[in-house]
Amino acid sequence: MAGGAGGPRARMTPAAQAVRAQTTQDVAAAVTEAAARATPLRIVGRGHWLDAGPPARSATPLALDALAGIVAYTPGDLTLTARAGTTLADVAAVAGEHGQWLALDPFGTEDGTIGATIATASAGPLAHAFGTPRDAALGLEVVTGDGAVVRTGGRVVKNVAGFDLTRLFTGSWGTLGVITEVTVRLRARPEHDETWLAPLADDRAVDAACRAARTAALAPIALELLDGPLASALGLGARAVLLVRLAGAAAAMRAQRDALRTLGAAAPAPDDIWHRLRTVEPPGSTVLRLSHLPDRIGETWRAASMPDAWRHATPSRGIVRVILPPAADAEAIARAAAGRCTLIAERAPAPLWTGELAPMPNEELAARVRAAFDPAGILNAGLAAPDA
Ligand SMILES: Cc1cc2nc3c(=O)[nH]c(=O)nc-3n(C[C@H](O)[C@H](O)[C@@H](O)COP(=O)(O)OP(=O)(O)OC[C@H]3O[C@@H](n4cnc5c(N)ncnc54)[C@H](O)[C@@H]3O)c2cc1C
Repeated sequence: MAGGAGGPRARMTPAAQAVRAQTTQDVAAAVTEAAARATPLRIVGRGHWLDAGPPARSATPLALDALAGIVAYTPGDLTLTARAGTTLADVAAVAGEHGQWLALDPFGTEDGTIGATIATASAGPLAHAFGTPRDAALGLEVVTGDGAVVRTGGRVVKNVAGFDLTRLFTGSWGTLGVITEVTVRLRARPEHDETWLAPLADDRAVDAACRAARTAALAPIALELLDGPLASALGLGARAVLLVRLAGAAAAMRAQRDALRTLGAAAPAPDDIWHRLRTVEPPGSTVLRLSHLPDRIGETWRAASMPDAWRHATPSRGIVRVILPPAADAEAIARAAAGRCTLIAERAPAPLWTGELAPMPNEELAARVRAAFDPAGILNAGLAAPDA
């Protein structure tokens, strides 16, 4: 099962040359040298998502796609350890052989890496029931900005001693360290897994529909709201819909299908609907994420309304994602959201970062944490603090 390690050492030379790491030691050597020369490194998994976040400063690529392979898998413990460059598809294939899965469905292709998924804390609709990468990551191996190899957490669920650095590194976008190995919690795959769609009359029906879904005797593993234009782009008709993903054993499914009727007429959704939603964003789109308390979801939903935009929401997390075509006026939505909800840009044109997007309130503390882990400021420079 093991793979990836033991290959020839990566070539390390003038700092301007890209490095393709095969081992953790390659990563440590590349980072140590870059720190000594004060030349920034741009960490690259499979490179699908490098245009997300503020524009990173020009830097030498440190590629991790060859640092791949499963290191350990104990089906009885539901834990798996993989090198950072392993794709989500490879993890799914290995876990699937034992009727298990990693319940993370970030947007994008299946060949994104597990390292980038943890580094960006990217989560999709399954986060409704299973949480985000912070809940799935049990332990990490990380190379910090001074070239030190650090192990956090463990390979078993009960190991929770000390500071929870695993949660700190998860979602730090490679600005505190290069993740080289990841241990995750798997889950048993449900016996049945089916998705239903319940159409909504219009945007005004959102509050009532979300309330009904919350109070019904339902325990969906995903509950996602799509607006009419997005539903139409996915081939689901032109009205807003609630997608309800039910899973479990046969008896539980029967009870849930009955409860589903309280949401009105529901019809089965196409089998590949979640794949369609994950991959719907056209290249060059601007993607913004608005959030507020879950019981304010209707308000957030309406604040995100804009011509030509597609919207979808995870009501239980209070999150609305807005996908805008390349030439759209993203500033307008940023202004509309100001003061009404939190706005985070996932992908956005460069001027938006220095214009409408205010710095995060905890930026000073975040800068001190970055200075502690990456004193030379060489890891994904510019990504966390565009003005720095
Ligand atoms: C909210 C959200 C929405 C997303 N939507 C999409 C989408 O529509 N399409 C898509 O393809 N992906 C999307 N992603 C990214 C995606 O979910 C995963 O992060 C993964 O698929 C990207 O894989 P990659 O290997 O190509 O990453 P890359 O594009 O190579 O890297 C992504 C980021 O993670 C950093 N990084 C990568 N590996 C490591 C590591 N081992 N240690 C530290 N930092 C690292 C990189 O420096 C870069 O900043 C989204 C992420 C977020 C947060």
